[in-house]
Amino acid sequence: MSTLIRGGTVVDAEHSYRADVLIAGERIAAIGEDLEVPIGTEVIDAGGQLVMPGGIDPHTHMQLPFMGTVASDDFYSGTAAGLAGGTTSIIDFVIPNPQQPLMEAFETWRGWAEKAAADYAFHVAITWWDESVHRDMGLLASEHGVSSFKHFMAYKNAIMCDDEVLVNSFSRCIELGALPTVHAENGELVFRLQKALVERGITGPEGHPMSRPPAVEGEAANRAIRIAEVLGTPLYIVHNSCIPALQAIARARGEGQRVFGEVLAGHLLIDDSVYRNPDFEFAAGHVMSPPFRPKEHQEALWQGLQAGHLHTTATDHCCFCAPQKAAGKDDFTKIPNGCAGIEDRMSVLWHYGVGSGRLTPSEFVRVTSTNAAQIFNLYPRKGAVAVGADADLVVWDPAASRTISAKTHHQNIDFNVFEGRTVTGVATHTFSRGLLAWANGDLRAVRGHGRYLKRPLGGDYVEANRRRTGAG
Ligand code: DUC
Ligand code: ZN
Ligand code: ZN
Repeated sequence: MSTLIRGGTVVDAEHSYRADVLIAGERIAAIGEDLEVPIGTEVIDAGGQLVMPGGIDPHTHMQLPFMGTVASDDFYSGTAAGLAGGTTSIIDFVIPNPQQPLMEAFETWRGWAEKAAADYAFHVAITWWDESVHRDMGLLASEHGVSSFKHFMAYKNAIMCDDEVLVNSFSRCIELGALPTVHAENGELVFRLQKALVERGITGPEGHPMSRPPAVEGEAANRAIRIAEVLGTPLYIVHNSCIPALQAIARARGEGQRVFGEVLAGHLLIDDSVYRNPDFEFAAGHVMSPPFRPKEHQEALWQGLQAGHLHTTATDHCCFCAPQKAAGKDDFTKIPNGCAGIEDRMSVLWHYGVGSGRLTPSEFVRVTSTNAAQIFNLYPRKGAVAVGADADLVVWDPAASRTISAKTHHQNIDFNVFEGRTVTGVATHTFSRGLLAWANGDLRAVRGHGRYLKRPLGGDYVEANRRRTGAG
């Protein structure tokens, strides 16, 4: 089966140029002007449109068991919604319970993900430590294609890592040539602030951001960076939401340390006034961690993206519907943390990033796809429009508009944090390894079409870091 995307402008991480793109089977077979149409080829007219690498969302939580419930988008519905918005790969998280063997958790997540409609990889979270964890990190890395490990510095009495676990696991990552990643919030401080707020009678969603102020995130980001510096490992910090975290990254990078930063589409746009809305469902619908921040932080995050201190955009896609959020009606600490976004990230980044002149189209490709592929060792199979690469492509109409709404989105959630925003820049066609999964509003995602992506260890920046620090 072959498809010719004809007459579009290819945009990759470097530049834009007019070319046809021929897909044969699951791969890109040819790129060039006026390509011949082999017999039996389906032709998609991309006149006036852009042809870009499909988005990679490096941070999702499909069907995550969390805070007493389970995230409502599963690997099928969540990846299908991603395809509708131009995202063709995700990196999700295996999160073992403390004391649970890593391999057991990994197999569980692999089973859940078999229904995915788009390709997926896994980071594995380190939530406890003993010899078996040390051993299984090696097994996951060498046999199962896991080349990044996640550390939650928050969620005390659940999945939080203390400094001892961080140091052990970062050291093991260095031995393996794997990349450590962190959720940077000081869980001890969050725990204490939550308790104090509830004791003062502040039990509504407005307490959520009060219990997780920017300094709590800045402290953890800085601590993780300094631990990484002492041990000599590169580091990736997920969902940076505020100026103190950004400053910690900028300072470390300015000193030559290799630190990568991720920002969520939501944190670029939404401010903390949402938590003061008297409608519980609305306020609780925005409860995620780290929380949305006062306005000045959004401008700083855009600047961080432009300056190159932040490298990837993600969503932390983790859906909970209103009845699930209601678990925290009388106590904000019990509201399941999580918001959706996989379907809207690309449009939001295009509209507010490219549309405002903050990003060029190639910079858009870098921060929505190519950088994630390069940092997490999926490149050039993913993140590139190149002969031989997987045909994960989005045909993008930069002039079309749509209004985002929970009433029309494909995500399995009754709420949308971008509700009512009209965005310009729309995916008209999305290909997942050659399969046309989204065509002009028609979602043709196929359950189980997605494949697990094994990722190699090491890579250029891991090697460069070894030479720079002498570690490993
Ligand atoms: N933050 C969330 O909001 N949800 C899932 C996990 C996380 O760190
Ligand atoms: Zn997190
Ligand atoms: Zn997350």
